[in-house]
Amino acid sequence: MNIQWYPGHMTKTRRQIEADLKLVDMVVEIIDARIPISSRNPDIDQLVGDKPRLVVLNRCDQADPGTNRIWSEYFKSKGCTVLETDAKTGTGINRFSQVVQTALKDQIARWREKGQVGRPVRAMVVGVPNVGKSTFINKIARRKSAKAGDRPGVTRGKQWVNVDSTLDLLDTPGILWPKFEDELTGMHLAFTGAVKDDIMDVETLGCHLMCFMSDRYPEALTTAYKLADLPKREEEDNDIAYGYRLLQAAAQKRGMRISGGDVDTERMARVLLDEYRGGKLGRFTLELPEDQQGRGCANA
Ligand SMILES: Nc1nc2c(ncn2[C@@H]2O[C@H](COP(=O)(O)OP(=O)(O)OP(=O)(O)O)[C@@H](O)[C@H]2O)c(=O)[nH]1
Ligand SMILES: [Mg+2]
Repeated sequence: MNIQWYPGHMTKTRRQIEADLKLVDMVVEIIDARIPISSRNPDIDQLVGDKPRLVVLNRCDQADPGTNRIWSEYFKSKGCTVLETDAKTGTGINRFSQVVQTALKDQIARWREKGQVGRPVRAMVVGVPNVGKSTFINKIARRKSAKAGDRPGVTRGKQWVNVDSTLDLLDTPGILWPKFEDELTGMHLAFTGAVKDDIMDVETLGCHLMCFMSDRYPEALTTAYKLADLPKREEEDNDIAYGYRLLQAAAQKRGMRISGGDVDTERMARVLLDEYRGGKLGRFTLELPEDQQGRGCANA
């Protein structure tokens, strides 16, 4: 699979982030609770260095609730400060201010000693495209200051948002990294909508998502596509071949046909991806902490 996913403007953004880091007291790294491994940019560690960092597990409403807890505990065990949020409705957002004040309490005490009373905390919000950075900032600021939208690449330049006298947030465009270490990372970022669909064959994506769902959440498939049983996986089936069988079965049930009578697996793949992203199939997490083994992108 050849994924061209590093547009030129991201090089510029990366440089901008590097320069702006000097202006901020902490970094808020927003990750997608459905893919906490793939949505962590391995470059961020190097960029952020020793700056205090808060990991926000956003889109918790779309992820498996039990797994959200497992990931929170995991990040805490690594010494990270973690916040679980649903930026769309605002769940978890009201804890942000307190979490920031606690994470920076030594720094704030030092400012006070130096007479810098009332200096606002400046935090930079970073993450992969479409993870919910701008929506998160708007919820915290309680107004729509930053432009947000249901596709990757909405935020084009940096933007400061003044929340109140204690806090300023810096919105940044989503960034990816020039090279991904494994195919799964690219696929998972495409399933969740962090990279645009047109960079990958949609039917291949659909086959992989079907196959994954049949393995970890089979009842969701039998329910959504009214399948009494999932088709049997033959010994010679690789993931794509079996996923294709599942796409065919679902398309058959939904009555999706192309002229000539064959089932329309491409349309089914699009529908599956839309339904997954829209949460219509349920709440699923694609990655667990133990899945990090052998993944080059693990950097918790
Ligand atoms: N269900 C759900 N949707 C969310 C959540 N956070 C953001 N969204 C939606 O996801 C879409 C993307 O949100 P943005 O805030 O534009 O994402 P972004 O990270 O700023 O994206 P870029 O600027 O393109 O990098 C919007 O349609 C939001 O309403 C969440 O926690 N749950
Ligand atoms: Mg944005």
